[in-house]
Amino acid sequence: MTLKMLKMLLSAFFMCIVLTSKVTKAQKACDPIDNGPYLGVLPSLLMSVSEATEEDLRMYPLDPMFSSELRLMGVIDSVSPNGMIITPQMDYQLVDPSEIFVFETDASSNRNRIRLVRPIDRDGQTASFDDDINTLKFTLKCQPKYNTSLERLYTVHVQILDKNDNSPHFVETYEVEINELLPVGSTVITVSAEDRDLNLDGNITYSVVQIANDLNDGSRLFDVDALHGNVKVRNPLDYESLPVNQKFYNLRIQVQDAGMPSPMSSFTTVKITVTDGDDLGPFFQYTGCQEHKGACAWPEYSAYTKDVQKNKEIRLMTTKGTESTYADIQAKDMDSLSSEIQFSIIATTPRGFDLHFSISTTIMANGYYRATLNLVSEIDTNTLSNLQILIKAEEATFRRRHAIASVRFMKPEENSNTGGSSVSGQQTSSGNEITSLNLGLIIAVAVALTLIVCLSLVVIVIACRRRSPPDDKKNLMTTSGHSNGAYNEHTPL
Ligand SMILES: [Ca+2]
Ligand SMILES: [Ca+2]
Ligand SMILES: [Ca+2]
Ligand SMILES: [Ca+2]
Repeated sequence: MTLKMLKMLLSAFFMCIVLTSKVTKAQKACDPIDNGPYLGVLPSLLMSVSEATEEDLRMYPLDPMFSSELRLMGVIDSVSPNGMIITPQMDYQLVDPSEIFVFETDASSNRNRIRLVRPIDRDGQTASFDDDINTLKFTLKCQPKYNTSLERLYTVHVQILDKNDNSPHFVETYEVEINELLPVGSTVITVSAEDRDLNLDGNITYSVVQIANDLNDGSRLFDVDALHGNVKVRNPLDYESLPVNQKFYNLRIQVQDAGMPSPMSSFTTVKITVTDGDDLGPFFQYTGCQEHKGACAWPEYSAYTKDVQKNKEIRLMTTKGTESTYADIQAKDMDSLSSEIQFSIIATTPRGFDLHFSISTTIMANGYYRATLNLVSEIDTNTLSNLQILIKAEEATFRRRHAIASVRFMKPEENSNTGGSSVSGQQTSSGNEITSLNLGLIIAVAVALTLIVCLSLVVIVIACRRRSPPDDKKNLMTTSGHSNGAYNEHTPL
């Protein structure tokens, strides 16, 4: 035998030993396929299954997400030489693992697995992590069938994977009252929702959703912080623009998790009641004024000079078109706050006649404030008829918002000459006086003219008669047959 042959025989011998040992080891039941980490005193087997409801397990009992490979050699419950007995120990759980899982060998792949057969809610009953079931841990005893006195112990860690099976939900209902003057950016309220799922399945964000066909939809005016649920003022609020008896906004907020591929969501509607703030001043109000946003745009009053008497309230009028009406100066806070109003004279045109007048303020039953304007120092009629007074209505608040109206004076004929307006209502008698006066004058003038015409006609007739020709006289004599001696004496023949 040569050296070369000897080497070949030795190599074959060692290969045979190695192969034999490997085959023997691989075929040994209860051996781990790969050495798991030692997480304790025992070797560990790490597995994972998804949480499942009863319906899940009924509908999809063999879904791979509800089972996990048990990486042990051998065939479970087989009587073959590789047969083994698997016995989970009830040492870490209150429930028996063998009631939750079945331990079986898949016939087609010949691999061992554990399969979930009882529902598991990983999320617990509350949003707290305390009652979550993230892992099931137990000791697994494995005994080869060929020798049950040999047993291998493993610590099994079955991780329960989360499934997005919970919608986020708001923990309460929300209602808040704010003032319309609350600045943009202010936090109105904070909403909060919970989701019992894990990680992205429980990662929630908030957003505002528009409410179709709702006049009180607040989506344009408010915003919500996506992460923290802080509801903030987005645009300036306006109490006055809300309908009467509906001074509130409905803000619909959605909360949504980040579960894939189908996130889950829910909604809440926050009722935000808006109260009035002092953002508007007083306004003058009278029938027929030109209104702008509920207030008289250019409030203007007038008075006849004849209605102005010392220490007596001046009767004022307002005019619409050609119609004038006696009216009081009245003003009110445009807010619903009913702030107190004070009237004052701020100027006259021409200047310097302020002190000729006094003005006082009284509150009326309807909540308006009324101004009483008096002449306290005489002014001649011509000066008065060119005078204009500016009157201020001012809120008695620290903001001192105000509105201004003017009062001008005119002579009665000025009124009729400049547009033919007339005073109606209470002052109709005065208007009738003017009309009667004019009528009387017209009649008098007409009678006078008639008399003049008549007299003129008489004079003309007389004059014509005196200038009648002689032939006519002869004819008259012949016809009548009378003789006129005097005439004959002077008539040449
Ligand atoms: Ca969820
Ligand atoms: Ca879940
Ligand atoms: Ca207001
Ligand atoms: Ca006000």
